[in-house]
Amino acid sequence: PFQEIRPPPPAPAVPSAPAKPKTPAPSIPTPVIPKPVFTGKDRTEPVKGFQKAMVKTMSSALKIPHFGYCDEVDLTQLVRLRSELKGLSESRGMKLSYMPFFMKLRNISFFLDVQIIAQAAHNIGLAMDTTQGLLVPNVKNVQMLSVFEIAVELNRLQILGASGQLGASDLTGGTFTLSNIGSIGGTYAKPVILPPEVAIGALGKMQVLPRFNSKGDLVKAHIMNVSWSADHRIIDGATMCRFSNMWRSYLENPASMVLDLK
Ligand code: CAO
Repeated sequence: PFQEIRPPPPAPAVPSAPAKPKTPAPSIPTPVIPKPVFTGKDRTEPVKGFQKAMVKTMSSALKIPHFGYCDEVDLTQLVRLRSELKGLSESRGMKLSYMPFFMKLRNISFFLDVQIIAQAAHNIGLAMDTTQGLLVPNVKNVQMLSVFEIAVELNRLQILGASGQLGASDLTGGTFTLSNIGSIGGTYAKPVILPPEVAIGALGKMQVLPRFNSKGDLVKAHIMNVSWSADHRIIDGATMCRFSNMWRSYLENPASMVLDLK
């Protein structure tokens, strides 16, 4: 009942073609690349001027036990407020960036917080990327200035910084420094305290990011990170955290500062 299945017979052998004589591969000329001759020489330059001062202050900063603390600040309302005030400020001939708000609120936060620095004058230093390198001029007596007056001072310092004309009076006497590295880029930093000051804050780049609001809805928020460094011999973590919370809460609800601004 079954048919036997047999494999097909093998195909008849085909006589293989005679092997072709091998043709030599065409010779490709090797390119002659002249060996580069590097004539550059290392240069040794004396460290002087502002750079020398930076070496000195930053070396003495090494002796400070730095305590680092970072947080996120939602600047959405401040962005709105600043865009409302920007035109008004420009009509008075003055550029209004976020820095005057950051500086003023640092000042009122300190006034309301535990007084950790017994200095009467709040001369807020501002790390500035100038033609002469990093300089830290300060705005004197921020406690007596309005946000607009701080903007005026800041513009004056920026013009001097850009033309390499910042003088000793603007560069000395600071009591606290803010470094807006975010105007160039980056989110977090590890700022180094400028002795004899005891704290510094670095501001990261403000970015539009998704966040949940108090109702649980997904919203677009203008987020900036702040990185504080404090001298832990003088300022403990809880004090720094309370100060940062207060500073952040003013920035997140800028209308509230109207009650406390002097
Ligand atoms: N995130 C996003 N945008 C920012 C920003 C931030 N953190 N900071 C500033 N900007 C925006 C400003 O709003 C402004 O935008 P508009 O043109 O729309 O107004 C623009 O960037 C330019 O601002 P600016 O630099 O002219 O002004 P500023 O007051 O914000 O900053 C200064 C002044 C002196 C802090 C800054 O020019 C600078 O030098 N930054 C570098 C600081 C630095 O080097 N730190 C490191 C120290 S440790 O080595």
